[in-house]
Amino acid sequence: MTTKCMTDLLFTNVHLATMEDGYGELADAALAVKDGRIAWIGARADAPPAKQVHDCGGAWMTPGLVDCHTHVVHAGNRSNEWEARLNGATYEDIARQGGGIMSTVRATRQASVDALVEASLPRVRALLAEGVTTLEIKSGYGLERGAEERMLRAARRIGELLPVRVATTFLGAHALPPEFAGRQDDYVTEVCDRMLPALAGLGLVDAVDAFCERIGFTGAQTERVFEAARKLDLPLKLHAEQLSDQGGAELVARYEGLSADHLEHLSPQGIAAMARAGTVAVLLPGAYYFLRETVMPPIAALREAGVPMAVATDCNPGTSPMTSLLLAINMACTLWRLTPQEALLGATAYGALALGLQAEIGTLTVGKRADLALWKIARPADLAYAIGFNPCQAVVNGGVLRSPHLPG
Ligand code: DI6
Ligand code: FE
Repeated sequence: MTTKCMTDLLFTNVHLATMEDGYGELADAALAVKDGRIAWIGARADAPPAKQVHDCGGAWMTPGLVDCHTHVVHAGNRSNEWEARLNGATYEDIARQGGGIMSTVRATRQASVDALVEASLPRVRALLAEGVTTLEIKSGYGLERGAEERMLRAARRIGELLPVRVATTFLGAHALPPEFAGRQDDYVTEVCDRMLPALAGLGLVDAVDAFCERIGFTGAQTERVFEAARKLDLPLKLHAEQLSDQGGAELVARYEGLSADHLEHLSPQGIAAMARAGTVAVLLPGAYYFLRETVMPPIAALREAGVPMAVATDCNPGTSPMTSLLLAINMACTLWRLTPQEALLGATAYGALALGLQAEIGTLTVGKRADLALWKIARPADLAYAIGFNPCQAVVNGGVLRSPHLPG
């Protein structure tokens, strides 16, 4: 667009990585914002007038980062279990002492919305300090209507308290709560017939997810959850092929789901189905690293098939206690050989696609929401290269410029 109308805010003396076509690099550029949206992109010399001008001092600008898979809202702490394991305790020892996912469920069930928000805010702040402007947050540690509702309310509250767009995902079918022991189908009925319709009715659910795994739910049970979501017109995601091949990717692709996530044990049939359906592969290197997995997701085959790949933290207390999307990007490159460009696309354009938000965010495109990140780097690959270094200078949420270290 070549409007010369007055804009609200002009970023000038900036290098852009629009992420529209690869990096979409535009050196010595400018970007103008009007009414919270990107109004103009082009050469610095051609910039339109603006009420306010921000000289970026030669910084790089990318779309605000998108962390499209997290369990960041939860209570409790499991570092004790992790330490016990490193001191020789077995998984069974820990399970016998009530550890593992159920310890998070117990702590989360006891927590109020306020307590969940308070426990989660430091983790969210850490993510935002690295340029995250959109965050997906799953339920799934309540496993009963009330506690799932409190998790989703806490997620929404975080989006009100901090400058971040929050997308909520209902993950009632995450694990079997103890009161349904031996009655897994009955719990799925509870999820499909009562929990999901009630929570969707409250407007708390943007998408529906499940854990399709030997230690989670079967394909048939997952399909029941998908049918219930379809009735409510809610988009689908799936924890698929994390520990074994359950055909989950094919299933979620058959339902034209937004994404299949994890995918270490993804089959060629799963890849083909995802490619056909346009289902995004959400890669979670933090969980692979923390679990010391050895089977890698089939990156080369996904690339070959043209399946869009997103990268996310999977921030959760059991398998990925990680609050750095930049580290996830680095790990995707070092551990799995994504190119820095693929990894950065995975945390911007394809992260947005995995949430169904590609029309709104994920690239620097005229008309999209002005959710932006400014970086003191020499080139975009620096965002994947550095380990544990944060070059984020500022973020912009809906056109409002902020220091990333003082969100809100
Ligand atoms: N896959 C995982 O890695 C986590 N959930 C899931 O579906 C584990 C969650 C936990 O251990 O707390
Ligand atoms: Fe997960």
